[in-house]
Amino acid sequence: MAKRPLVAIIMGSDSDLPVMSEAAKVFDEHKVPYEVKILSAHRSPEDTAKFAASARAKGYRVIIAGAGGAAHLAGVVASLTTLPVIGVPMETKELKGIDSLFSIVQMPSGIPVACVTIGKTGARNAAILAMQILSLGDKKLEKGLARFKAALAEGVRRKNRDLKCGCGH
Ligand code: RP5
Repeated sequence: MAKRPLVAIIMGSDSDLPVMSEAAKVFDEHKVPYEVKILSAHRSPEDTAKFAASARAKGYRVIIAGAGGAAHLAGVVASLTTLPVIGVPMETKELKGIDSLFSIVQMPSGIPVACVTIGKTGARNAAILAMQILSLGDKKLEKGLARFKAALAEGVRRKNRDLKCGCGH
């Protein structure tokens, strides 16, 4: 039987999918069950509110919300749930994603949204942060994250060993 999704990856439009699928890839690598939905704070506000209000009871433990421009999705969802919400700002043509970043990060007191980097790096980091939250109650995931961090460090050591600095060493 398929496992219940622990994370909801939501986004304002299908145009966000190429970025948000980076989060899905991380969950696939670590075998974390997730679900993907398109919900818009502005274009389908009632559906968004219904999703947010029922998300905890449905069994989700973390919500990742990607949006661009006047990116209110993460904030609106955070206002309607007690689950942790991580916002991913999309890069935009006009303002390069600064609009999305400020819209997500500048939340009023009492309604936090954890905001990550603009674009694909942000989507990946959102997934890693979500897994770190989930790992508080999941030893297997905790070990997987420790291995992931060890691999990052090993990658840097390898680059350092392979470094040809041209300085005679
Ligand atoms: C936001 O508007 C979406 O999150 C997307 O980043 C942006 C543009 O949406 P489309 O016009 O491409 O549907 O709501």
